[in-house]
Amino acid sequence: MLKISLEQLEFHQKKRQQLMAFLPDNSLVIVSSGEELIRNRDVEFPFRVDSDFMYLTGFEEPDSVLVLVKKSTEESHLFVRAKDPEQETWQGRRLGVLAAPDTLRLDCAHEIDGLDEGVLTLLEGVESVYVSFSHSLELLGTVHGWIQALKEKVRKGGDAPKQVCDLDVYLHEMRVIKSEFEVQSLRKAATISVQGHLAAMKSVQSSVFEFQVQAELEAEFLRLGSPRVAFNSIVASGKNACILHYTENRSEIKKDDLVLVDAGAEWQGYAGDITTTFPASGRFNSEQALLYTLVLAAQQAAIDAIKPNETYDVAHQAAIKVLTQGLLDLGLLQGDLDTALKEESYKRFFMHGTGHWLGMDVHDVGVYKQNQSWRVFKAGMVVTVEPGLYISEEHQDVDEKWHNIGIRIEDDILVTPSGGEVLTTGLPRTVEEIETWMRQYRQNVNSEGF
Ligand SMILES: [Mn+2]
Repeated sequence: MLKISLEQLEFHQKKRQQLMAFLPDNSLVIVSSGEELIRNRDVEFPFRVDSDFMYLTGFEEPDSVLVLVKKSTEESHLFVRAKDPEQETWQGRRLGVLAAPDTLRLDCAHEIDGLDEGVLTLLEGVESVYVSFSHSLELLGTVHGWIQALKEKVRKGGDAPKQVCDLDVYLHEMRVIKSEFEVQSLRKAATISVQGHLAAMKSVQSSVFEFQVQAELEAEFLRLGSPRVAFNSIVASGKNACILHYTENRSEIKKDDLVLVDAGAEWQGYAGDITTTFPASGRFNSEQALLYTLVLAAQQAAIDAIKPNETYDVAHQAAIKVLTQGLLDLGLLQGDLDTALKEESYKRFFMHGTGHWLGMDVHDVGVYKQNQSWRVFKAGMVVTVEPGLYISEEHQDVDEKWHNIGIRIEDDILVTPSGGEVLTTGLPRTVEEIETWMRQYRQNVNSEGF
């Protein structure tokens, strides 16, 4: 049956209490787990519960709805799928109404089939309804329907809520700062992700296709207890690495290719997110090594900039300054540094941001700017730092010796009171470290060791 640790239960309970403390009296919060989606006839996509719902409950069944009510007292209600021996025989166990309150430390549980009736009762005397504006349009429609139904009754002496508010403003801000339980989960997700990446690097010299590297990567995640990937794994060799979100992973790996792996494991709902780039042969050629070293220097400059009261923009500027200077030195950009930075000419080779918030969602919730200015880092935030360079054969004015090189290096960083702590440690990162590490897994080592 459902196993949730005491620590986890306390975490979710505390988060519900914190959220309710932000809200005025006579408020009601609705958060849905989401439902299973059909992939094709009789087959569903693997279900992954909505992160807001997970954050407030720790419960992972589909077709569930959490309702929190703040009137003279605070109450938590969970609507869940009814116990059904036949359905459970076919589709898996359900927690059910009887077990839910104790198991999840909630006040009441009800069958999901009674959602309309149940919520209409709970809405009595409620003035403000809080629901996420960023997803589940269907839920917003349902809320509107409930309010309409109550308004009909107003004529007969009832009352209806007067406003529907965006829950994200409160809940997503809470999610930006991680508590101790969350940091532990992110550490574990990071550790498993590192091991998966090592398995991928280890396998590449004996792999023919990208998907074979993916198999080793994800096998290691599973072996270490991660229930699923945090996002679809990218294993991109050669020119495929210049496609930022390449997930086909079907190509043959050529021996002179660089292989870019962007993947992370999930642990207790929290995501790891790492990118490694390494040579299929175990040896970088000189152009690959030059560009790799440049991206690594840019990443280090950005990581160094991550500390409380700095901003993402400072880290991004640090990265692009290093990248731009390096591209000028290599003759891949022309002119002087100030002009190149002003004209943003690096953007033809580095076209994405330097990172994102990390948490239950890999691109985690939370705003990056407040009142039009970059928000400052605070201890407890977790971010990724992932500069890259991508030179494809489309860059026809560039000497072809640079073509089909895509490099990204990504780590996960916890903002601490004194700076930034890299959570994803344990990977060989410099050119030399990677080549030395990969040498032990070469297939046919000659007398020189290469
Ligand atoms: Mn990322």
